[in-house]
Amino acid sequence: MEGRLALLKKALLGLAFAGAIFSAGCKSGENTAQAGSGTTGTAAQGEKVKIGFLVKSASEQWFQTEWKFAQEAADKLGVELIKKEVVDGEKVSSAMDNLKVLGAQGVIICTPDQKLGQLITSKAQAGNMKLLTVDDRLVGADNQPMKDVHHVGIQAFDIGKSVGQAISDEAKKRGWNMAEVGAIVLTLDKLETATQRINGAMEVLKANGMTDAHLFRSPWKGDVPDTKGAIDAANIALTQHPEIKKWVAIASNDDGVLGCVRASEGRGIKAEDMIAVGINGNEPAIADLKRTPPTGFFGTILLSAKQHGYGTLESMYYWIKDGKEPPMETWTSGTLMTRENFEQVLKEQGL
Ligand code: FCA
Repeated sequence: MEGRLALLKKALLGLAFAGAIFSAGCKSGENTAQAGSGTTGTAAQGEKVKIGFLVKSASEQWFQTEWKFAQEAADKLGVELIKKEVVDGEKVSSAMDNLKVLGAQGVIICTPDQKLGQLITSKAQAGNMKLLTVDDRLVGADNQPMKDVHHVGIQAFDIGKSVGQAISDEAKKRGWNMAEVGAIVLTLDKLETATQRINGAMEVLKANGMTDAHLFRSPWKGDVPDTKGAIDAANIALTQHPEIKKWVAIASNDDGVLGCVRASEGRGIKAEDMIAVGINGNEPAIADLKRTPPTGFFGTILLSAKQHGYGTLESMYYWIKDGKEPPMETWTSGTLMTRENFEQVLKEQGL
């Protein structure tokens, strides 16, 4: 009993101490500093490190894989990992309030909406938590990327170019005349990384002879764009262009591209008349690469979910524990996987 009382006393003292630091910080004007800087989110000696990992869609395989790797890192480091799906601003707000109550010292987030930048940075600051964004970058009130928030993302434009190159190489192999080929282009204007990926792919397709008029842009709708929404968007492009006999498909990720493939199948377009290349490289892309006979899903750029999950968790841990600040920006690359090489690539990457 006495032991418990002593513990309680210690905890209360700790709280008072933390409060003193916080108010002192405010007085000296530190309340305007970016979340994650200074003494925010440090762990006291012997205190368990708690980290929140919030993602925009738990049903998307990419985020399940990212979480799986984050959990591996957390288990190795003895971190308490708090995972939560946040589909909109309200969910982000309550999840971050909750992390504060739980005493998390850091939060890693893939935001459901880039425009939540101000909300997320101010919640992180109010909760005394370090902040690291992953995959999708925050934008500020000026609509520009918030460069003072630490971020891990993909080299979106270059990865898009790899998509365009893989498609162009395969079209050449099949002896297609690129001037006659049509592209389903799923656009997602609200997401900067998506636009960069698509722009990279379109640039290479055009450099290889595709005409601008044959890039059929179709907006990928839905709060969380999924394969079902992609099928709807792809069907619009396919219905409007019955004159096109050879197709390629691009989108910001596998879910989008798989929607294009399913839509083309629904309209009787044969696998040999479709070259679709996605981005992410986890299930369900792998499932499609395994299918016989082959589908129009030709390949995908495998991203490093390990760097985005395990790596971010590890960085956040050492930042909290040792004050070792991660780089402001980290941009990861990808590797093309087709049905020919996917088993080998996955093996090489330890997946
Ligand atoms: C975005 C996409 C995901 C994944 C990630 C790296 O968040 O929506 O599918 O590609 O970037």
